[in-house]
Amino acid sequence: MSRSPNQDETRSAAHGRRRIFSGIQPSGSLHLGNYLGAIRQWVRRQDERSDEVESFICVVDLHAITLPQDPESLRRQTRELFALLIACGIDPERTTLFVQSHVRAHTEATWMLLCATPLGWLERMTQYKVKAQRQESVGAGLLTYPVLQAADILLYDAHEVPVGEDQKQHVELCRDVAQRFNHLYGETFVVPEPVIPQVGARIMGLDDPSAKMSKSDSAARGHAVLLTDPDAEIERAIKRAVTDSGNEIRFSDDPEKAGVDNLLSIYAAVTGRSRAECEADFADARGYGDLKKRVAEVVVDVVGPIRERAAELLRGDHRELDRLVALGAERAAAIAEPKLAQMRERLGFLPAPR
Ligand code: ATP
Ligand code: LTN
Repeated sequence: MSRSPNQDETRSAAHGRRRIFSGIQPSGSLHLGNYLGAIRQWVRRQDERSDEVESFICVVDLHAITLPQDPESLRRQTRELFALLIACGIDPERTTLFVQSHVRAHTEATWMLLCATPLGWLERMTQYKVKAQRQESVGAGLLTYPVLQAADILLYDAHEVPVGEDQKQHVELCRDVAQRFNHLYGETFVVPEPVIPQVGARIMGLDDPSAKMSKSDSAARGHAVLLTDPDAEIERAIKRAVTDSGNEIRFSDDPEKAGVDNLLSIYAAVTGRSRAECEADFADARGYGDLKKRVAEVVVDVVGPIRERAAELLRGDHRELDRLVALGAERAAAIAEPKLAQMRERLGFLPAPR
């Protein structure tokens, strides 16, 4: 009978390097939460020694269509997201950066994994419950979404999945699906670990600090700082951020002070300073106006260069961008296809005629 592969075996499946996989939806404009909670970690991992880690970053357009998308906007957003990821520091020569629907193995593997996934596991997912509640009619894809995510990860034998806090449950489901498949059909997949950042894992909305900053809500004015926002817009959104009627600038679990806590968390994540150092920085501040001004300054400093680099890539006929999209698809397929063939073999399918 099968058993879980040990660390040495899983490393050798990835040619001795630790594989990192993560994904992001082209469902709207990228915001500061995406950058601080996820993308920045991906860039840091990529910049480690290339003989130790190998990174895959996927623009998950198949996930985006679990909610209605306008086709033209989806196309534009997919290109824009690809450019923004590069502008944030993802290097497509070192990281396999690709568009999910370009690698057909993802959809095929999803079906195979779905058949090994108990329905109850999916019905328990918090994100499904929240998103389903907001819709009048719910497509079946919204429920099966985490299995597509599991296919993404498992096709690449990924060891680590760096994500924001909200995705932890999906990565845990992926682990369960991998273990179940390994148990039913023999050892096939590496069982991955979620990796959640210490700081910045959950940036809240500026207009409502009780709800996470989200792409789907980012059209609402004052909700998010977008990575494409001009400096003046960033300053305005932060200036208008919801706070409380007090004047104490400190980290706090008190729901009343969630707005100030969120601004301090953004400051801490952007500057890399400890919580104590951040509080000390504002010891002499005269109220929340000073806090907001300083937070806006540090945010403008990181977002400005990203916005400009992305605009450059998107200028003209984006021939360079298209070349990089094709490069990513080719490299990703070279890893995913053999894994899919292994799944087919494990399941007992006849080899496909050539
Ligand atoms: P949507 O609203 O369409 O679900 P989203 O803003 O939640 O979009 P995703 O594409 O789901 O963004 O997430 C991309 C990555 O960004 C994930 O790793 C996710 O955990 C992280 N992330 C998303 N929102 C935040 C946030 N507010 N704070 C920290 N990390 C976040
Ligand atoms: N569901 C994730 C995006 C996502 C992902 C993945 C993240 C799709 N596939 C694989 C990590 C690994 C989200 O909405 N953030």
